[in-house]
Amino acid sequence: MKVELNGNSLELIIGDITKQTTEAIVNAANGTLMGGGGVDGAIHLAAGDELVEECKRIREDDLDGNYLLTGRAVITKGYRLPADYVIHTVGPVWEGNREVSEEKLKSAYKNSLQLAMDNGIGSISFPSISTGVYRYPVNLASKVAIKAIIDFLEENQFGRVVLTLFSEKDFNTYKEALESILVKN
Ligand code: AR6
Repeated sequence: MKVELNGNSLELIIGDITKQTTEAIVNAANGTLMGGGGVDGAIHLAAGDELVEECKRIREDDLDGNYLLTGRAVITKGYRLPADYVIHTVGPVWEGNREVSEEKLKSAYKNSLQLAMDNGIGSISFPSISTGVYRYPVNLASKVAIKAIIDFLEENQFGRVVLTLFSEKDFNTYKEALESILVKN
């Protein structure tokens, strides 16, 4: 499914984000930036060890040894990935507080897009941030994700955004969310 918005495009696909050929892919990381399971593990495995080395340097030099805060984003090279860059962001852990989680999830998408644009990137693939290990219900997360992306694209000339869903079920949930938001607009 593909829609045009303000000269930009938003696509929903089913696929593996490590195979995407957009200039950047987004990693649903954790604050340590040292890798993990899920999509984070898959991205680090496909990119190779140089990725974690660059993440370590970012932790030490740019973050003064601290964790990357929830909702923030940093950028690295893509190393062995087809994508040139990886944007690492941290989504919220779902703890049942809808408003707090929503704000943080929205920030994760928005800050990733802004960081991409600041680096001259015009195409990016996102996974479904927070809906795996972090347990954010997909029916809620999909609406927040799509709204955040659409808001950004309506205000900016960015290019191409791809939401790479890992199952048909997730794809259908995101598709419904996109269709209902388009109807409301
Ligand atoms: N391509 C696209 N989507 C994928 C892939 C892939 N190769 N692999 C998994 N997914 P998760 P989170 C989907 O758990 O909830 C990690 O340990 C997956 O099916 O990866 O934000 C980090 O280090 C799900 O729909 O991320 C953090 O500690 C979605 O990606 C924590 O998990 C997100 O699931 C982050 O948890």
